[in-house]
Amino acid sequence: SIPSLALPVGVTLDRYIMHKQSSFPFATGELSQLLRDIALAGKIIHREVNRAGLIDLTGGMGSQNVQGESQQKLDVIANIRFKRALKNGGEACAIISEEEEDIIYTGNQNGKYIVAIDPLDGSSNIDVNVSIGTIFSIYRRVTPVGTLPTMVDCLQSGRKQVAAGYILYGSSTMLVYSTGCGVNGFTYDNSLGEFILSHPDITSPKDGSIYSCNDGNWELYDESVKAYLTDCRRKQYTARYIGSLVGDFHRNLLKGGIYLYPPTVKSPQGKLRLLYEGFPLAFLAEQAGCIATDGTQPVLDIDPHSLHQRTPLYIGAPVMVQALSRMFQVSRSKF
Ligand code: P6P
Repeated sequence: SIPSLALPVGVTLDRYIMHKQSSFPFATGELSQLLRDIALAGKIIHREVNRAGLIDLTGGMGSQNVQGESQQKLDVIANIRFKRALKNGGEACAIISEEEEDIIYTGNQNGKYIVAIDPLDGSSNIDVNVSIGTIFSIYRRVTPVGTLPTMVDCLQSGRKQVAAGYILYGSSTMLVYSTGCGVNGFTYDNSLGEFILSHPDITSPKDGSIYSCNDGNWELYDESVKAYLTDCRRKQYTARYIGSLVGDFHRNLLKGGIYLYPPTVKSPQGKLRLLYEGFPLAFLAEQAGCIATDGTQPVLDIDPHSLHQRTPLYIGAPVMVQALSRMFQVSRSKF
């Protein structure tokens, strides 16, 4: 069998999951199956994203999602595909989706897991062929198996996540996830229809010189954010902002950098959603040696009170996030 410590680059996701499961003597395979179900939906969305322009899947539906954002055709398709994969897989008893207001009950009341998901984040970029992504977070239910899941199952602490990850539909399609024992990246091989281990044990640089934020919001930022960004410019750091969170996060994870989405007048609580953007990416960040804060506390320590609540997000290399946090402390000490 494969050596217990390191799995070679090139191993399939399936084989990796089975190997990891064998390291947990009491594992019963449900989380493994859930990860497979998510990967399956990711393969289907990969196909839809890559042919969007060919079969007119681009553009808007003329409808809005719960966020009041115009739904793109692929948003709706991705939401349907992930719901179907999770319902058919049987392991998830409830789903929280960016695309739907309320808890989605899968009917699998014996399912042990809750999945919070942004089926297709950054979808306004689809029509211009810019990378987009799926972000997911997995919790174990806290109510008894066999009963209808409740809001208590869905509003758990970010530190109760049992797994989290994203699928990046970019120049290649990658699945990057963690079950709490480090972060691993799998690249999709279209010819095999398999995700292949390509980035084992991702450890992000402690410092970096890439900063990602929407400079167009400059006038809306508070003084401490402006002071930090001015310092980045003085140091001649590189500004990289795709406008697609998964793409920006992935680049910074591998190369070292910081992503900022501060509160603005338009979005006083920040734009990004806690349950299916902040929490999963903060989980991954900490697993890879990074930091994620809302400006006052670690994102994972934020108390969730509603399914679609928003949060400011500052996430990336510890040296960079700590430098920003010091700016916040200086600003607060003046009052
Ligand atoms: P803005 C996409 O809508 C998204 O949720 C993230 O993927 C992205 O980082 C951010 O919003 C972009 O927001 O306001 O800069 O266009």
